[in-house]
Amino acid sequence: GSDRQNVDLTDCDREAIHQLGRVQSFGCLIGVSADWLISHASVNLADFACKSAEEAVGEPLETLLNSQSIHNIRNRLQHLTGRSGAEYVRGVLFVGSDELYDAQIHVSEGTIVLEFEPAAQSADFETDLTLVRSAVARLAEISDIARFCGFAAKSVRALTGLDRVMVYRFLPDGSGEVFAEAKTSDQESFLGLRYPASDIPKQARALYLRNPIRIIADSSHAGAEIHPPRSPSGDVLDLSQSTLRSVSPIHLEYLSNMGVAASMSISIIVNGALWGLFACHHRQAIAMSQAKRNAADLFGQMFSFLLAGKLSDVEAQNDDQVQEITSSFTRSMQEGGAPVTQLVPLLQDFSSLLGADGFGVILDNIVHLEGSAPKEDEFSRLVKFLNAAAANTVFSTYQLGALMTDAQQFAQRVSGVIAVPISRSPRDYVMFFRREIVKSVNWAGNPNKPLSAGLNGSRLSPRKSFEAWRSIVEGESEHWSPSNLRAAEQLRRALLEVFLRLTDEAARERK
Ligand code: BLA
Repeated sequence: GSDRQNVDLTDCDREAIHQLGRVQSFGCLIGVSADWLISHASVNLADFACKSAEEAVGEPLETLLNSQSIHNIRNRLQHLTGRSGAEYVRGVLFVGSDELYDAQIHVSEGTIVLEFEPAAQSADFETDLTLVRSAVARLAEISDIARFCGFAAKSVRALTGLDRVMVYRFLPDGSGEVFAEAKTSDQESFLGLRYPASDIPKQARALYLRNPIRIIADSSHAGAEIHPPRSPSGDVLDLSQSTLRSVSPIHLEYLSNMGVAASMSISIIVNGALWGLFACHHRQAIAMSQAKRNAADLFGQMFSFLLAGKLSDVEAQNDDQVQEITSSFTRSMQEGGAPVTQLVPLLQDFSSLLGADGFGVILDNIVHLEGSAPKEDEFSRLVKFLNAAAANTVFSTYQLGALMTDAQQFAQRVSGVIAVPISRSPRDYVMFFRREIVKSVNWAGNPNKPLSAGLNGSRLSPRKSFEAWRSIVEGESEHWSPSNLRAAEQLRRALLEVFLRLTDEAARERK
């Protein structure tokens, strides 16, 4: 229709994915007004109840739902007053049918939204809970973050039975990385690959922060329309909190192109921000039951708490290491010797702490370069370039080539630099370098693997997406993290102190 948005691949962030006006067909949805009249119904209602959507809309709720079910729903609704979120009612009956459904209830801008899906088998509960419990206990004992995430991916696979489970981690520039993976052996691995921010657009991430579980039951199905598409006042029902919310045609195409029929994602939330997702795939269509989703949700929350703890442990360890490195340098300087010779082992340690690929130092006209660093003449051009920056701050960039044009001709294409000024005049520096990121991430899979291509050609696939990411980040290094920059600032202060003292002592000796 004329109000369908035409979203193309360049403005993914603008698609109103919460107002697509459809639901996924594994369940049905009705909207109810505050006086319990049915205001909306998905057109697949007749697959569940003995009424069509057109017949149901405008009627009181008791013409559709059994009175005990309405009573239970009203009760749960009390728990929702004044807060966002959803409540669950198990074993709901439609009038004239003895099929049991599970209902989920939330309120969307004054409309009570009821979503129904086939009832879960209660036998699953106990096994799921046992599995979550033992997985969490084992996770708590793993300190290495990569192994921790790997085991979590395995656990989610065991819990859900899905073909592939990835821990997809967001990076500071919004791109994402497959950080851990558990999969069937016959599938290509995506481990270590990177994708542009647009693959999971902003508004989708905002929804994943609100609703920690997202399931897509069948990527070949656009879903059932909601009747009427607009309320008498012209509003389209806001499905932000809906479980059945249908899926953007673009994302459905993405999933089909990679042979994925169903997906589930579980949000990983650290300190109130979306750190990543368990992104799960299945090659057959499957509607994960509400009970299973709850178990996955619980696991996701426990995992997130444990992860937050581990991440802050790592930060604390880094801070300790910075302290240790700088104070051992201070000690070695007190024992005397040539400053550059004393600095080199310190910089080696520091460089690996920062995840740098190389480093350089210029001190009293002596230059030392190691690892992926510019050549000596390039380094002096860089020093000159940096002399135009403020003297008493750490300088950093992840795209040197964009700031300093002749850096593009450097023999080693360093794109990331942290420069720490260590004296006032003449300006001496220590610097840490990172190479261009596209040099270090490669697609190891079969390059000739055929792709099926939908409406948008082959762009919507992990491979093309990976290539898109590579072209976006050309000339860039991995971003320096806030903790990297904090460490560099600590180093600056420590070195400044040492060198100021040396200058003082030298001045005193001259007297
Ligand atoms: C959602 N995109 C998603 C989700 C993932 C990805 C994991 C969450 C929903 C889900 O679990 O399926 C991306 N999936 C990936 C990536 C890999 C993967 C990177 O398996 C790599 C192996 N997607 C695009 C482009 C657009 C887009 C170009 O690639 C926009 C024009 C849109 N992705 C898009 C939208 C959603 C999405 C709209 C939200 C789906 C929803 O929850 O409604």
